[in-house]
Amino acid sequence: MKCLGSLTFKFKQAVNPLAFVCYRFRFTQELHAHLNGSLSEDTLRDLFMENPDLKSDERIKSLISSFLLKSRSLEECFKKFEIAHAVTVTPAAVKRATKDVISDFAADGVAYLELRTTPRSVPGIMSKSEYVQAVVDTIKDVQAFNSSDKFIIVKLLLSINRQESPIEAEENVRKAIEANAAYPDIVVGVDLSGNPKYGDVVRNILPLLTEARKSGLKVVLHCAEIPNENEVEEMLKFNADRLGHGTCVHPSYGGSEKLWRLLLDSKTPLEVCLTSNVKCKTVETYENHHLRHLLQLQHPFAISTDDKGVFSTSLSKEFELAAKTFNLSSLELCNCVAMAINASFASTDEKNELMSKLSAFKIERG
Ligand code: 6MZ
Repeated sequence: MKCLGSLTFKFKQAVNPLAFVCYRFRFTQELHAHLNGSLSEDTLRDLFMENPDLKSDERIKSLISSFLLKSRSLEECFKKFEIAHAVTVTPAAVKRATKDVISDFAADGVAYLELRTTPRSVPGIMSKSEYVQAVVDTIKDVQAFNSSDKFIIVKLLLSINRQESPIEAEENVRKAIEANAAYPDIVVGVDLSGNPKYGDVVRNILPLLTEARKSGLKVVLHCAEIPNENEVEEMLKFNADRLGHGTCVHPSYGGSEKLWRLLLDSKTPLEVCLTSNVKCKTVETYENHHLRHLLQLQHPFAISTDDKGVFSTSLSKEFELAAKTFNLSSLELCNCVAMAINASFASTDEKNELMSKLSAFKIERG
């Protein structure tokens, strides 16, 4: 028997069918999903076909053919985002992309979704404000149609891309603060993401992150996707509200005892993206994923997809993978859902509602 906070984890022999968690009861929680990385092939194809300029663009055509190749490295995964960015260059395309991604998650049984995206401007076509507005408007539209049997809560985090300049970082944080003031129920946080090979940026943006936090936004950092002792230590000491990945923190994965201790003591929940980590080769195998240490040491985590389009996955597949790899029972999967609810940026009322749906399900299942 294991205990994660107040949640009991009883390891059983058989892995129960997973569909109940993900489809029938509609209460999984997706906490780490990049909008443009989550576009399905159908959405990418439709948006590509709708934009006549793209069909003659050789660079995009060659990117699309490389998209069909199997991912071989983190670097190659990052190339794939260029395709999604090339087809989401107007507010209308951003709206369509957002709507499709929310529908995909809803169809997969996600009851609570936190999307994150990097505000993007396209000269002469779309400003960063218009980009953010397009995403927020779509979230508002979708939620207006919520009913008791068709229900999804969607929140938004605005990302800083570590590859971009400090000026862009500042612009994005300002947009997040403004959007949070206008839509406090939707825009709830900021995220630091982008290709981790682009060095030590955290030190420079700490004042911005502190400002975001003071204005009421939650702060999430992509942390330790590759080894970087100094930056990871700075991130852990910042005490973010959640950390993405947290791969190279444990000493066996290129981290250190010191970093691992800092993480465990902080109790900061990790967003765990199994398929993404293995496909990007930042983790060798599912069995050897650092989730096994989190389970063993009862450290909070949320099973997530990262980029379901890029990695051809879904949240239900990630739950299935976790269950099969670590032999988790249905009760343990429910406890994963409860941990994600606790780690989410939902309001207290929303968390209570999600928790009561979870309890109702547990009672029904005995
Ligand atoms: C770090 C990632 C990422 O913002 O245009 N992104 N950053 N690590 C990852 N793991 C593989 N996956 C996605 O979505 C795409 C952007 O999200 C970030 C990258 O900055 C990427 O350009 P948006 O919606």
